[in-house]
Amino acid sequence: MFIDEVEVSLRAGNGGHGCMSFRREKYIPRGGPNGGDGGNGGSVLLVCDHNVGDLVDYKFTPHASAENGQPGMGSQCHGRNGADCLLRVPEGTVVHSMENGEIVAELLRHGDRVTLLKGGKGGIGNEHFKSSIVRAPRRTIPGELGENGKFRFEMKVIADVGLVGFPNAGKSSLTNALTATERPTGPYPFTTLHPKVAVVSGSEKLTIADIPGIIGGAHENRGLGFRFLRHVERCPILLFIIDMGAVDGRSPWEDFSTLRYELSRYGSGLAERPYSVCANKMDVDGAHENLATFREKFPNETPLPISCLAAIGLDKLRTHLLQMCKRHQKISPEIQTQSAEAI
Ligand SMILES: Nc1nc2c(ncn2[C@@H]2O[C@H](COP(=O)(O)OP(=O)(O)OP(=O)(O)O)[C@@H](O)[C@H]2O)c(=O)[nH]1
Ligand SMILES: [Mg+2]
Repeated sequence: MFIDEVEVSLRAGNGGHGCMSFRREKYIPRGGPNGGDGGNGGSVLLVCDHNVGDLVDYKFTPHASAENGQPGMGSQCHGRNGADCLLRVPEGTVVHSMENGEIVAELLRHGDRVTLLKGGKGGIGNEHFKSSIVRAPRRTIPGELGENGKFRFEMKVIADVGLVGFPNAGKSSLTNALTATERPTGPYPFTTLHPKVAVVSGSEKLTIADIPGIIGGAHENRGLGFRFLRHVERCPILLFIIDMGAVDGRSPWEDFSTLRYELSRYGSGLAERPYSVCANKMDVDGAHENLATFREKFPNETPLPISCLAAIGLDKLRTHLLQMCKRHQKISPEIQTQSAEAI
């Protein structure tokens, strides 16, 4: 099961109350106040961890709370502080407040840490209120309440290149051909049901995101809908995979127009994002004729002919992607060096 969106209810710990107590000991009359302070409540912290793949943990345990601080005790004893509640989330998690829908935190890289809810401060015991006038204060300050709230965690994978295409276009086959992963592929639609980021072989940092296929009417929830497009929202470059062999009796130019339309319906700037077009299945009969027609219909596009099965044009595509990443400058300097070498 892959979960990329959950609603959670979180609570930080309350501060322990300050204690009211007086020293009572044999031969020590009127021993004076000795009530200790309460401990601080624990906070709720989010930690970004690359070992966490998705948000499934929070699907089944959507409530979490930090420990309360212990109350202060006599003999000037301070209550113990409550333990923090540490929630591990995958890279690319966005936290929305359910109250106003605002984004309250974004955890992008391994090790990012955010205090989401602060624990209440511990109260103050009566020993702090003694003075030359008030020898036996009966005043204490109670612990503060910890913050609480409801949040929506949304995960958006982080990659340099996002693959967009119809089901069966060969997105997963391309991911397998360019990277060391082994994504399931099959001659039927919607083989892929959840996104995956993989590192392109021979480049340490260039990553691509394989997502489920998009079909016409995805904005009306046809197929798997277009909610998976959120996983290419963070990709500076999109790569359209078009089945140029028209294996399922498809029309490559209509597919491309449909994909562009669905992206514009999705919004979030995806339609304006820099992109490249990849003509897959060039080993199939009729693919070259289709490519020629495609070029006629879209004279501004320069589709890169490839075949994942026959391993045609993959090196060229890899170099092209590195160059594009360099051009759009949104990646690490390491890629820029690699790209320079590739050119
Ligand atoms: N002939 C030929 N077949 C290909 C090529 N690339 C992929 N295929 C086949 O096309 C079918 C679909 O490939 P997938 O990689 O699963 O396609 P996908 O875009 O990931 O599909 P979904 O996950 O359903 O969205 C598989 O049977 C592949 O073997 C190619 O270059 N040539
Ligand atoms: Mg697939």
